[in-house]
Amino acid sequence: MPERGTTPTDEAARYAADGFLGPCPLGLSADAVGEIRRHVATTLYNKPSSVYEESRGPVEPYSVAWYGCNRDRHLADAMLYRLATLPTVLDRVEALIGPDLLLWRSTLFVKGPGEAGTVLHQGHHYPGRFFRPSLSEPGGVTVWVALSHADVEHGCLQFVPGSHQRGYAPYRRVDETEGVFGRDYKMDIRPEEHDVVDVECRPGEAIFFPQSVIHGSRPNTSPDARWAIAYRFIPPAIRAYEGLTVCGQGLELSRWGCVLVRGRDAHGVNRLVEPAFDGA
Ligand SMILES: O=C(O)CCC(=O)C(=O)O
Repeated sequence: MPERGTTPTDEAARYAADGFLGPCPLGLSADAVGEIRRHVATTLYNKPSSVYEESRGPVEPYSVAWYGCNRDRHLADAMLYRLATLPTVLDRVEALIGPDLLLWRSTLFVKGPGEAGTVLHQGHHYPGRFFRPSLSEPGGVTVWVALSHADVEHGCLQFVPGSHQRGYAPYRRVDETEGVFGRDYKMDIRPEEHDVVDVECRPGEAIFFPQSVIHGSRPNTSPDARWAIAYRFIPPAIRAYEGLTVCGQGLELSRWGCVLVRGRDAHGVNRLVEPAFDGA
């Protein structure tokens, strides 16, 4: 379902020019979004997961346990899997990267009241603790879904429109408290403030973007938490975690896999799994 007054072709052209598309309503009622948010808050966020053993450790932000609790819960949770595979999500992803789609990652991104924003960055290539990027090449789409208000006060996402067309900026090592998502890397350029745009979302709206666009988020200056989940899709020719048994953030990958959510996989270069819903 394209935005009102637009066609899928308009949307694809805007995505190609700007490097993001949104906010896009996903057709969810306020009650439905509220139910997902409550479910995430009470049973998933920062809680041990059946997907990663490491989720059972002490949960400091960006620790291995934090990633273990908040990564790839769609593999075991029916509600989060249903959200990822809504036609309003997959139709757009298909219009952007083609008919064959693998869901290879999801992350719960929650910012508590007063929490700092996410530093501007480009995804995919930051090497992580094992100095290997997670994907063999760019070409995927992230679908970031707001589960609560994500406006300027509540830490909305920010983008540098068109920055994906200039390729990857150089990056450098920094202390991990300054780096992106607790990693010790940061982009080595600082975009001008006037080049950065805020993209505000209401609960249940989504933003679609390639990992190559420069993006980040504002600090949450509100008294409420900002709840969101990012789903990452790739076409089957791109390899996820090639040759790795442990991901760049230290998670052991034996229960991880890509889910074929639409079309077919004619490449066979990724490990495919079916979600196994156990609520954990
Ligand atoms: O939710 C955020 O604040 C940052 C999200 C992000 O950087 C991403 O999804 O790639």
